[in-house]
Amino acid sequence: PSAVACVGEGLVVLSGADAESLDAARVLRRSVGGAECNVASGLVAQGVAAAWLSRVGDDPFGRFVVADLAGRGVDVAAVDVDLSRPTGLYLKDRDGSSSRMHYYRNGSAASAMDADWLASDAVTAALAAAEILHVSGITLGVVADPGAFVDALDAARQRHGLRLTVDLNWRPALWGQRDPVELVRLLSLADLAFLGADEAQTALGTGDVASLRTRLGERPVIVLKSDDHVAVSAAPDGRTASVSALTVDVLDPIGAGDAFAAGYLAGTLDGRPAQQCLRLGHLTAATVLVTDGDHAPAAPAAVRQALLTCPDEQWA
Ligand code: KDG
Repeated sequence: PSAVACVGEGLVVLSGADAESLDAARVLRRSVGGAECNVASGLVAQGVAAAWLSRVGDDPFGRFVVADLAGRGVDVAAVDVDLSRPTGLYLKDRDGSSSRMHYYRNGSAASAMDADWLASDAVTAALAAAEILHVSGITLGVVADPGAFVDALDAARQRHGLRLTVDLNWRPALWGQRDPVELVRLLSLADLAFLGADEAQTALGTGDVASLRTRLGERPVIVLKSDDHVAVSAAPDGRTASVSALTVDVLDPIGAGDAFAAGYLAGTLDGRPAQQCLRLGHLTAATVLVTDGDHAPAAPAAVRQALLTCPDEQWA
């Protein structure tokens, strides 16, 4: 059984074969992205059993995404195949140490995830076995009826006694001018909410812990990653912990937020204190920041152990 069930769209990523820009590239390389896929991969890399719950098209890209995740050890038993809608993809345009994403996902198989799909036998079995239900704002930006999907996620969480964890993952290209009311609701229903200060400011109009607490209410532990690379964990009872990011040479930032969530979740499943969960979040994020892909293998166990237990002054 998988401890974490991640619900969201998997995407084929096409990028310049030599990490060059798309204008310059003659040959494209394919890999796998999708925020919830990245979280599931990051968890499995750390030895935590994780399932990816989704829908793909009956096409070579869908088969590629499923086989790639299964090959990394992610449980894909609850991935449904849609006979008429395609698998989504995105183009990654590299520019130095930053990247732009171009989506080709309208009407994708995953966009048809709905309450009925969430109640299907395979999804129900995966949720029944899990401890945590993880989802990001991207999923709500993709599905046809985000309000009904939030209701269905909340009902599933209650039925199976799950902890709900939500990453804001604000993607303006998916929301356009829409007010993300459903996303605010989902975050307020969460037991644990991950947000970047910048994206929270854009999406919710506030990027600090105190006003997020007012906005999201008393339920979630708020994990806020600030512009100066410090992550703060703020529990509803007022307890806080704060840890700065590791200093690394960034090759490609895409996927680092998902890796952070995977690290933090691995820590909470281990029953670790917030400060160690934050360290695991930063460490896991660092492994993705220094690679070209949207996910990466875990740091060696010895490095992980040393960084988890070192005194504060030796961290970072
Ligand atoms: O967080 C990384 C994701 O943004 C990337 O893998 C693609 O899921 C994706 C998205 O919708 O942006």
